Amino acid sequence: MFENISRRFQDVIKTVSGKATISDKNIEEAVEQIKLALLDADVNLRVVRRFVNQTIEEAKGEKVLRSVSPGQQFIKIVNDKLIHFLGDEKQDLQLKGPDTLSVVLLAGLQGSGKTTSAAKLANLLKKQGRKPILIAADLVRPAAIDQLETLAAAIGVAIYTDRENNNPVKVVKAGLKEAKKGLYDVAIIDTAGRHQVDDALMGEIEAVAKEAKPDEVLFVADAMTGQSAADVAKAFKERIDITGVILTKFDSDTRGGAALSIKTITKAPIKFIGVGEKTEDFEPFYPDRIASRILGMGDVVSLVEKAQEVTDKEEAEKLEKKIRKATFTLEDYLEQFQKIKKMGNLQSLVEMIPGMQGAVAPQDIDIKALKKEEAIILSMTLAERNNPRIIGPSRKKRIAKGSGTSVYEVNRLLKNFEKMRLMMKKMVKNKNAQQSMMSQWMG
Ligand SMILES: Nc1nc2c(ncn2[C@@H]2O[C@H](COP(=O)(O)OP(=O)(O)OP(=O)(O)O)[C@@H](O)[C@H]2O)c(=O)[nH]1
Ligand SMILES: [Mg+2]
Repeated sequence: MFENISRRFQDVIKTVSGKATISDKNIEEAVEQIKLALLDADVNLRVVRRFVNQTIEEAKGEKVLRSVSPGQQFIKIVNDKLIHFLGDEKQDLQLKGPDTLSVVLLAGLQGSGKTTSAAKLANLLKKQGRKPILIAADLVRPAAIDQLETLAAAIGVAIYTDRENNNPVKVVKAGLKEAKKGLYDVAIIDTAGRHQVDDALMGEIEAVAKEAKPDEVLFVADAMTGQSAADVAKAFKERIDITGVILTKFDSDTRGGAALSIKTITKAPIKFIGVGEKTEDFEPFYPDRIASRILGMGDVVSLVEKAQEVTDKEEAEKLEKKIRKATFTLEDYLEQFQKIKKMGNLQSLVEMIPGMQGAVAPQDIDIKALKKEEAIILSMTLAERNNPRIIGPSRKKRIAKGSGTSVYEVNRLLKNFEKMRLMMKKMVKNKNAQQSMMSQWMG
């Protein structure tokens, strides 16, 4: 898949990556080539423009890393842009807990792959331990119910049908009642498709959605229709709030226009891709993996990531110097909070401080307590953060009030911080004291 765009991107990247230096003119030439490749891939013009402008802006503004070439750095920027336009992070289905019935509604044009995807999704959820039931609400095409029934039998998933009824809203209502009674935890509704987004189709989908109150409305789009898949998705979204996209026939898409346009045009993330005709040919959509398939530059990307880590290390060394000289202030302390929040745990922070590698951070850090400390520091002026000694009793009262804490807590923070600062200074000098410091700092 994506053969064309991949080849074109790799050609551009090859010319850039060999260069020892890279001028603004080089960047512009490379970006021009990327623009042509994107247009050729049938990416929406607005998306192409944004891609190009953001890439130029970032390439010119990037701080230069010493250990990699500018060309390599450029590749990383293009890689990150691709990931961004494909939707950043993988997006999971937002379903309720397994003891409640969640509802997934599939909608899309005729032949886009709704019925196949309904079965594929049911199959995937079943493998994940869910108890899905399919509801056949395409009452327009006579063979639609048979098709879904055959698929349901093949994957061993329950199905609700009512061949006597020609009102999809009533069928869905009865199907959901049945689903609750049978203690199923996800109902997947297959609906009728139309040639185009017309009032009849939208009216039906709206009425079904009103009845079903779905947790997820997935728009099923045929990747082979390129950027028009994004346009149709957008037209849908204007009438009904779609929560995600299933991009089908991904296996046959050599261009990539739909995948690269949909998120920007609709704001709805691609959640799954169909990669073949069989029920197993169905995968969550990982933007980073697709980007690396397009660029084929995984090695360079991780090389640049390492170089960026080194820059972080240099910052850590600056921090160490401050600690050693005991000029580490509450302002620096605050900055560390933000890092802890960003990294999600303290261990990675500890690892970053030179001389601290191998030290073990206490596992049960009290995030609530950290947040309180953060609020207290945020209520101080910059001058106070840099020199807490100037904080008199009336300011302490104000700070406590401003942070929703008490003077006692403010005092405790200041005392602990002073103790910590002295210990950190000693610690950097005496590695053996590390462990005890860490536990007191966090204790
Ligand atoms: N190669 C490939 N074929 C697919 C994929 N998904 C669906 N198809 C094929 O596309 C055709 C249409 O699929 P359906 O699931 O019937 O589409 P639909 O949206 O339900 O169609 P209508 O009910 O007529 O609106 C079938 O031949 C499927 O086998 C896919 O991911 N890859
Ligand atoms: Mg169908």
